[in-house]
Amino acid sequence: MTGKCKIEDCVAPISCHDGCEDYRNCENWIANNSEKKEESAKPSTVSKKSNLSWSGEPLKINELHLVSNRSSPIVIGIVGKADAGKTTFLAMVYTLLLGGKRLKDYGFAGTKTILNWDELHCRLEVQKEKVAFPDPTSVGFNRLLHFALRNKEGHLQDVLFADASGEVFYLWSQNCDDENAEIARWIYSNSNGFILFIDCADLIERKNLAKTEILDIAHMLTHDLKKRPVVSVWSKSDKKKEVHPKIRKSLHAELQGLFSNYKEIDISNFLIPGPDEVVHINNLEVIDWLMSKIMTSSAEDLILTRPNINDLFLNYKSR
Ligand SMILES: Nc1nc2c(ncn2[C@@H]2O[C@H](COP(=O)(O)OP(=O)(O)O)[C@@H](O)[C@H]2O)c(=O)[nH]1
Ligand SMILES: [Mg+2]
Repeated sequence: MTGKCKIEDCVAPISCHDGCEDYRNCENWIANNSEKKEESAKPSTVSKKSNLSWSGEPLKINELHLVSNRSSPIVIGIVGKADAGKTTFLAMVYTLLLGGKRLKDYGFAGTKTILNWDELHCRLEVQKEKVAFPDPTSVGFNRLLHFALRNKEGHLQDVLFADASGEVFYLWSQNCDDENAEIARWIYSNSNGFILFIDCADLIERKNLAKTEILDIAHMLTHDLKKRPVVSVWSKSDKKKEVHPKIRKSLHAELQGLFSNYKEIDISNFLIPGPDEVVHINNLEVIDWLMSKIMTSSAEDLILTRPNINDLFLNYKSR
């Protein structure tokens, strides 16, 4: 048997440094076959360390510099009660883009949260018959998912989707200072636009109770909204016809009365008979509409009024 001793000065197999009669029984002796085993075991124990500054997982608030160091990202707040279909909506948007569908004014130009997008996409695929997503954990959870988008002029725009646990929005809608609603407050103050979820299944089951809870959240949204756009999505709209017509109409009218920069869109993850709009078109239309509103309002904000067009100093442009 060939091999070697771990101790450098040992002359085994001639004689054992530690005085063992049979050098093969010495704990320092490494036979060739076991050495090979050790070597082949090595790669699995050495973890591959990435040189990237980002991991592909959802960004945390204290990691926003990873995106904001190259542009001012747009934040889209996903607002609604638990189980309303918020996370599934994000999974569907990514799945549609992956499948070749396109946003109206933007091309997909990358993401720093690829692992999480892929995880959402895989779950949606695996569970085609029954879309089931566990609500992500605690009220302290804030998932920031990233898309880099490129407009037709070639400019890059980073977008972050803030997807928190639905529980925090309920707490926030009941008391905006609730100590467990910190994430909802962050999303509210930092978002450039909002997607408000109207859960058709909940409206069918809990009727006016569900409606009141949606309106509570909507009222809270109006509090310091300014010109920020809100799109209400009737999620699980494969069931919208089963929502009592009175509830449907009154909720629509009340929401319409609350917001000015506003639109309603039906979305679903299940194909319904007839022209397929709710899945393949409407889910992306939500992003299209919000992006167009957000980008126009920020362009408006940037228009400067020159007090004096003849003022040489104010009108000076360096060459
Ligand atoms: N009927 C129907 N149910 C849906 C649809 N999308 C999601 N669901 C159901 O709604 C549940 C909650 O979805 P999820 O995205 O986790 O809600 P979240 O808590 O708001 O993030 C899932 O378990 C699905 O069973 C849909 O398009 N139609
Ligand atoms: Mg969720």
